[in-house]
Amino acid sequence: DAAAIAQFGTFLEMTQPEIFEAVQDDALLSASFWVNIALAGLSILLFVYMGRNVKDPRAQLIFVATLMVPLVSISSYTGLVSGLTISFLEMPAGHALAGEEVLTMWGRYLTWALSTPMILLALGLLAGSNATDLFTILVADISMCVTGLAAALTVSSHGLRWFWYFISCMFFLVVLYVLLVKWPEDAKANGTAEIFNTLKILTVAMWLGYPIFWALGAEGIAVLDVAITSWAYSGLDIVAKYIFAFLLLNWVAKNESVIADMPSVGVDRSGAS
Ligand code: RET
Repeated sequence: DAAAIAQFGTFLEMTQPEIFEAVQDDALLSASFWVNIALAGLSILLFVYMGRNVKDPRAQLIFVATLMVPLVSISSYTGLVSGLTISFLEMPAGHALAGEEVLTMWGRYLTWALSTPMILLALGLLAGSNATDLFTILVADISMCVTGLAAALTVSSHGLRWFWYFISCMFFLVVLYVLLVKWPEDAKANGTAEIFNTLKILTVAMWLGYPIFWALGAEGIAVLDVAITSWAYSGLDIVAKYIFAFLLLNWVAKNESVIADMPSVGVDRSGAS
């Protein structure tokens, strides 16, 4: 009924066309989206071409998982640029921008829950992970993204925003543990140590930037404005996704036989008593 619609309208504060207009008016902000839409599109075409002759099923799976990264990315940035996945949220007391309506790009955190597991799946297959470590890292990673989303969307309490952030960081530690401690051993045993270590360093270095920019940006202590924070994420994305994916797929296409000789993903009981 009309009353309910009116109430819903006030709840949403700004309509999608108004948010779209606000984004278009900020040239720096909208460029941070369009650049990634263009790069994701080019990456999709390039990766399909690079994978055209790959025959081994495990190498194909690495290709499909990696191809999902720019596919999710183009969808994510289309959501942002259209205003669909952006909201203006009033920050709670205690926040640096308390009482102000802050542009929140919550679509980013949501779509990370879809793109980052694909990056990790590809890395785990490259290292020769067992099923336990693979499941652990994927669950921790998705939990990290969803609790990061919760941190950004919580407007009832400043303390609880940071509590969500802390929970997300704990999940991130699990991701880092598997990446830095478990998988390097597997990669060494399976003959993929060199490329794995390059990609591991690139991934860890880029991924550390995300929580740092979250904390410095409008969502956190607000020393960086929204457009700068958006460019920081967009820049990290370019290296963590497209450059990462190119290096990985280029290696896999040239070394398919190494991948074909790796053990299949399973539960390793050799260390059990
Ligand atoms: C948040 C905030 C809460 C604390 C932590 C975070 C980590 C985010 C990361 C994101 C990586 C994203 C990538 C996207 C590419 O598609 C959610 C910012 C720890 C590590 C690589």
